[in-house]
Amino acid sequence: MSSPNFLESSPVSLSSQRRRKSAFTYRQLAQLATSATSCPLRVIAHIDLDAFYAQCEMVRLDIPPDKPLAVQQWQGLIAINYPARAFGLNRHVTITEAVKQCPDLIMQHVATWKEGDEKWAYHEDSFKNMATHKVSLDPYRLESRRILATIKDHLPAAPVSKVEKASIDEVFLDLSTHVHGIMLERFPELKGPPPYDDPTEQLPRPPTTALEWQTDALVDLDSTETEDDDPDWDDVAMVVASEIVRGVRAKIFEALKYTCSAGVARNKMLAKLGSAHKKPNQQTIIRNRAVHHFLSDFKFTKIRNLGGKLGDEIVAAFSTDTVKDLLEVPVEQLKKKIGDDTGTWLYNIIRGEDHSEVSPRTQIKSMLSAKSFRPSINTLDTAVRWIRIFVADIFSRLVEEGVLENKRRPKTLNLYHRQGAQTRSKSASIPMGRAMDETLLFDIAKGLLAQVVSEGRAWPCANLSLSVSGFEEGVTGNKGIGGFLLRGDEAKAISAAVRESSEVRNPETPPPSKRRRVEESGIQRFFGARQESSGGNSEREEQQDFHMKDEIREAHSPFDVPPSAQLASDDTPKAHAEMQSGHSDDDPSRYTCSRCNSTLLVTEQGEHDDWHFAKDLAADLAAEERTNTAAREQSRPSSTSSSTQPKGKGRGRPPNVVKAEKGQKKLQFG
Ligand code: TTP
Ligand code: CA
Ligand code: CA
Repeated sequence: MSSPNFLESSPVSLSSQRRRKSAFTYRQLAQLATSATSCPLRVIAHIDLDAFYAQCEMVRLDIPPDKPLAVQQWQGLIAINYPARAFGLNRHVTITEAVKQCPDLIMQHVATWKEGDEKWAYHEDSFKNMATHKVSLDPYRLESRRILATIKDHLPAAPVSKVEKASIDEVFLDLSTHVHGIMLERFPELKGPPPYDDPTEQLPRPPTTALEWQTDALVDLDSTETEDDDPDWDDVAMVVASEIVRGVRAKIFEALKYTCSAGVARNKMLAKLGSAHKKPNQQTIIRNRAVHHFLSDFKFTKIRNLGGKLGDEIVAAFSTDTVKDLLEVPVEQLKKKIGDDTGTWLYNIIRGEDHSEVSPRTQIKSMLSAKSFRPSINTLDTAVRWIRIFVADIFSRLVEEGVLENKRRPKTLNLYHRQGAQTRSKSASIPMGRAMDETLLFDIAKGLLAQVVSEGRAWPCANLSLSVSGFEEGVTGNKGIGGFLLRGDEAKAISAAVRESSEVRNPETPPPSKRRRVEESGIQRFFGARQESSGGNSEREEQQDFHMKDEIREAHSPFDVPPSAQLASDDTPKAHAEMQSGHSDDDPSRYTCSRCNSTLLVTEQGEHDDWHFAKDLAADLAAEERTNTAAREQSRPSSTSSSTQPKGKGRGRPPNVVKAEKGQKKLQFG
């Protein structure tokens, strides 16, 4: 009837006659102790917070639990508490409809970063100010962390319990090892050794006393699987797990006042379906004998990993969206239509087979802070203010990741900029040899923005995003934090090199870390080659020479003309200024730039200043790279020579960004 694998070892496949022995073996019990993913006695829980953001707001504002509340984001509702759901509200209703259906509805807008602010806050009028505010999920992340800490506190430490954070409001727990320990205490007959020392021997049966399921929702059995069947050890394991989960939920409520729902089953996929089965504040147990019946009522598109495109493709291929129908399809046919691997996976998953691991080491690979502008933004001033917010946003998340203790830190900072249909992305390495702080990230991010701006066509800008990626474990032996740099670290610290990609991409999706860079700046190519090369000095010097020239050429290019000046003249700014000199004094609509002597329309001044600012930053970055290159060259040949520290190190910012700060002051960004 169904998957042979599992049923071989499951009591479900055996007759309902009384058996003297368990369907499970000593070996399988031993597998439970190690949380083996193939163990048929495995117990996994999924815990999901009820109406999470709504609960966060209720707790924060101390609102009585029976009051209807929804969390608002701009003109939409993103979380609805259960009292409000009783009025028929869901995420898809408009605010007008919601108030009509539930006049007493409390609507709380999410916290926002206000343009130019240093910290997010709950602003009364944020929903009217989408253009100047950015949503902050920090309050919910913070609560999520507290909940996770409470759960971990309550359970034995890994590897006895494994906790995987699956999203902002859910976790998977692998309770197998923990449950095994409790079972052995309660049922000493399980301690063995097995008869004849044979681990394939079946266990004795559990006592026939009724299992105490307390208030759990037990998923029904179908007509062929009856409650008269005596429980076996898998049922016992589920009872023990459900006790643990009830304890965890009680603890979360006691400590933090949040309710959650949970599912307990033999794997992640079933546990997740279980937690959603009865809400709020309930837990559902899917015993192995109930799996078949439980699943056959489902649309398979509700199953983990089948909600998206894959699910749609399967619906199209087999003209059905129900598990029941799909159970009829032979595995060969599944494989033929959707491929061998997916076909096999699907065949097993709809039979409740899922051996995926609860993985506590799921680590953040990147962090993105983004904002779409409606209307678009038009000045560098505004863009820099947003960059500051992105940096603050990302930095607070980095602090959570332990960057201050140098546990894990990202290698790369990426900026995405959308203008019309074109997205440009720029990235820079984050120097490893010094403490990560907001100033460092802000300086690098401004440098990237400066590159975009200096290329022209930066405005109007419809989206800006900043991300960090390439997380690495903290460098051991790195004394660079406020102290000395080891030579290897210094090499890294040098490479705050800005590189670019001319790819056009969707700015919401940061590029995969291994993407091919279409074009790299000279310096980046230089460092890339340097780090890989074991070749002699001559090769390095040649490369350096080449790239230095490259930069000089760029800095003095005849095309290197401020955009506004270009409008007025095809000449260089200097020539242009000379030609125009004198005019500006008597023409009030014109002014002469003190930096480059260009004469421009007064209305162009802002853009022109921005252009200089951008150029300064870009030049500073290039200069910094040159200084670092030189420092690195000097300290290179002999490992005993004292290293040349680039100027400015240890003062909390990368060397040679002094000029950038001037520009910043001039435009009053600081
Ligand atoms: P969910 O767990 O999907 O929903 P929920 O916790 O609000 O309600 P339930 O009791 O049914 O679990 O999402 C968790 C939070 O994520 C939710 O409170 C708000 C946020 N969220 C969005 O912002 N947009 C969305 O489309 C979804 C699904 C969730
Ligand atoms: Ca939830
Ligand atoms: Ca959830």
